[in-house]
Amino acid sequence: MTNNKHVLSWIEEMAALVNPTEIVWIDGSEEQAEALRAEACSTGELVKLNQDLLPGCYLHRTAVNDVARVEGRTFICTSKKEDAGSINNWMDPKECYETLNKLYKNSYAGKKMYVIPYSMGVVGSDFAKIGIELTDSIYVVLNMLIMTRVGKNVIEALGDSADYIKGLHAVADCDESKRYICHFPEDNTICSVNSGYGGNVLLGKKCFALRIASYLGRKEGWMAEHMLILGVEYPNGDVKYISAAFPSACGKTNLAMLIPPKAFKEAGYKVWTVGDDIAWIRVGEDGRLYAINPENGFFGVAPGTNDNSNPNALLTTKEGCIFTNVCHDLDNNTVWWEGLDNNPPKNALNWRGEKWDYTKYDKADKVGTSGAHPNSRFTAKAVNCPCLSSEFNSLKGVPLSAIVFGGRRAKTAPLVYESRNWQHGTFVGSIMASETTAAAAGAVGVVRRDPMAMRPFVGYNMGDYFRHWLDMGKKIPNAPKIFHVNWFRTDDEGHFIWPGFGDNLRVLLWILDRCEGKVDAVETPIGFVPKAEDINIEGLDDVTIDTIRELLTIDNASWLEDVANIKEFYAQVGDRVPAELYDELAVLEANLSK
Ligand code: GTP
Ligand code: SPV
Ligand code: MN
Repeated sequence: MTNNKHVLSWIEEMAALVNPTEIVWIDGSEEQAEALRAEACSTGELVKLNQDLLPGCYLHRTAVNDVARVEGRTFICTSKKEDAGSINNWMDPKECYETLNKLYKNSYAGKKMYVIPYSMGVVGSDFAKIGIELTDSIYVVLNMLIMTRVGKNVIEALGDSADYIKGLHAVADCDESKRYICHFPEDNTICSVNSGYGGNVLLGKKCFALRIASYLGRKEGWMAEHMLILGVEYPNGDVKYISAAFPSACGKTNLAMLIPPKAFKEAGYKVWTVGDDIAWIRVGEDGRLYAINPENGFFGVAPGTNDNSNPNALLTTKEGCIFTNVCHDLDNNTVWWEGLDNNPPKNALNWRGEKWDYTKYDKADKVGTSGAHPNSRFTAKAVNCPCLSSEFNSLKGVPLSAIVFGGRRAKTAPLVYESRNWQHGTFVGSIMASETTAAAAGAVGVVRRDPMAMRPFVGYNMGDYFRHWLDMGKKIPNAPKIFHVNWFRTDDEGHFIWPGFGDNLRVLLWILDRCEGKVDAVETPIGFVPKAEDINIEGLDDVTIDTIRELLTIDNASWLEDVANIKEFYAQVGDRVPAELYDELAVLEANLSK
């Protein structure tokens, strides 16, 4: 498919290592994709679902030990350890390549090598970057066809250039003790072995579009962030854009596809989705920040997605979708997950592929008893999304009015607050914390610091990443304002106080009003919070102005506990934490102690 000698010699070298039976170039055609689906069905790698109800849809189950990203086995391999920093796992590149090469050796024996040329961003646009992934998995090929822009035009856009990200993936034995997700930012290379799960193997996503891209962004003066991008359309037709960073499984897809509450919808408000997970952001000629979504599909959390919470996401999955680790309803050959509806299938297989008894479901042991894995996913085409923004394929991106950070905090963080300026906003991002979720292997529900929702995704030293944020601020004459939200505050019984989902628009509208200087705010030790009466609660049954007051309270004592924890975290990040952030921390502590 190409005469590019850099590409050809690299593929030759990798093929000599992994030893496939054949090398197959993925050209992006429907015929080839269909043949691969048929092949995957014949081996059981995919299950073809009911084509009347779910045309073009398939089910896949990963290995039981391979259902989420593995942060403990994810490495940033820079020549100097300090450049990866203390928050990342680090390995010496030479040592790492040696370890990997042993695992890769002959790992494709008896299998084909698929060569996937893909573009993150619209092919040939200024924002776009090219990758080539080599994989032994048809599941990976079919997911990449949905999640990225794949095909001949990518290879044409690359031409003779060596400027692409190399990715080598092998499911190999799927041995979790030998699983490695390694990044070599100095070599533009990603190596993934012994996994077949999404974020570990769809190398365009977290590995390239966040870890490698964040490294490139720092070098080249732009930003790669774990952010959704949405447009709020006002009744008069104006559209204002917001990007928002929430940790994995903390509500990005849901917010990006939000349906306004009834009264707002009737008044003419709409929300348009530009992206649900990743934003690449640059300074535009007018001094504003412009964002694109480098992806071409959604790899969304299935559980909890339903007709009320996110009908747009559900509609997006109705055609050409791959479901991973959901429950298989054998009666009508469809899929199900917890929170889809109240009718769990009686004759079904769980995410492990075992006969499933829904009456045994125990909330306290979701992984053990649920039909769908808590981190089960759908891979859906962006074009299927009913609320896809007309700017989805925009070459220059959308101008950001606001940047929003948010975490999953049962206490402490209020519903919304606004930072005082870019530097303070960077501080607010740097002190984000959230309860861990099933999106990564390990304990769930533990509060950890997750700066800018990027803790698992910064491809270099976290202190340098904070510095990059501060430096960017100086290059943006018309910078967006920076906010923090928390949809997850709970009452004494552990119930969410704020209804969330569509009603989050009420908070977005306050944020945008602030950006336009249309509404006042109250200054607090942590930043500006709304006057309770400025959050529109029209049409909400269970929320009164007192509920809003409660959601906006700032408890100095628990914030001071947070300050202590932030100090520990900054110390852990190490000596590259910018002095400006320590200044902000001192101001916060002083404000809280007054
Ligand atoms: P990744 O794809 O892992 O990056 O996740 P994400 O940030 O896109 O999260 P997603 O929107 O898929 O939501 C994850 C979980 O949070 C789902 O179970 C949702 O039902 C739940 N959730 C999302 N928004 C809200 C909200 O506003 N309130 C509450 N209570 N739950 C929410
Ligand atoms: C996340 O974990 O933030 C995801 C899913 O979006 S994964 O692709 O596995 O990273
Ligand atoms: Mn994500």
